[in-house]
Amino acid sequence: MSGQFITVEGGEGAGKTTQLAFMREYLEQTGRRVVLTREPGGTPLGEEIRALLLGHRHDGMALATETLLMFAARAEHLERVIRPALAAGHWVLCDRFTDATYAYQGGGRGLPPERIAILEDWAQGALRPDLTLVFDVPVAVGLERAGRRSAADRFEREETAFFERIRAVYLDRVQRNPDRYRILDANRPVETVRAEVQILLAEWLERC
Ligand code: Z5A
Repeated sequence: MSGQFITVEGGEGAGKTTQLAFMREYLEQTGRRVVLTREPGGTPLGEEIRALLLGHRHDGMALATETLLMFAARAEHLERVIRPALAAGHWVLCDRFTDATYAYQGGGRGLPPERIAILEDWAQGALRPDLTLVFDVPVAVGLERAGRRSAADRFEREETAFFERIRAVYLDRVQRNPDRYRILDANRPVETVRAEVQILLAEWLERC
């Protein structure tokens, strides 16, 4: 049984973390060994980088710095967690990955996607997620949910237009590569979204 690399994406408050817990439980019930992880983060060094990226000590950090830190955390994550887990036949569930760089640093902040593609090829080689679930929710709904949960991090303080650009990049990427991406309407009750996630995972299991 070979491992699969599944990433979960979407805007703020889309419900990724909520649904990932269910995804792990479901896949484990089917006998898969699952590694649940996140970006930026997922390793001790990566979590330190995450604190730099999300905290407010370095507000106004240069876009190149922000992007390279995302990829520094990702390189460590790939080397220490993702590649070994896949090689051992585990299923890796990752809360955000390189699609988030295209969406946030690319769409949100205006970094040309060609630059991101260079870093993607360098850090990942040929490795890409096997499946990416994109949880889509109107920006206002997602921000309201995220705001209820915790104080705003460095990204959540951005204006609405920033999040609209992010959403547009995700929708564009889904449209360009329907084989790898599945989009879910996340503006529905948790249980409804969960039922659709289960159907998608069951379909994916049949293909593997
Ligand atoms: N980032 C980047 O810029 N570039 C990159 O390359 C990468 C990341 C990898 C990570 O922060 C930040 O890093 C992120 C992008 C940037 N931007 N920010 N901020 P994070 O991991 O802390 O943030 P997040 O990924 O956006 O997660 P989130 O805000 O926690 O959202 P979520 O995981 O999608 O949602 P949730 O925690 O499951 O749910 C949020 C709340 O809504 C919670 O109270 C739930 O109970 C509730 N919820 C969930 N689902 C529903 C439904 N269906 N209905 C009603 N309420 C719900």
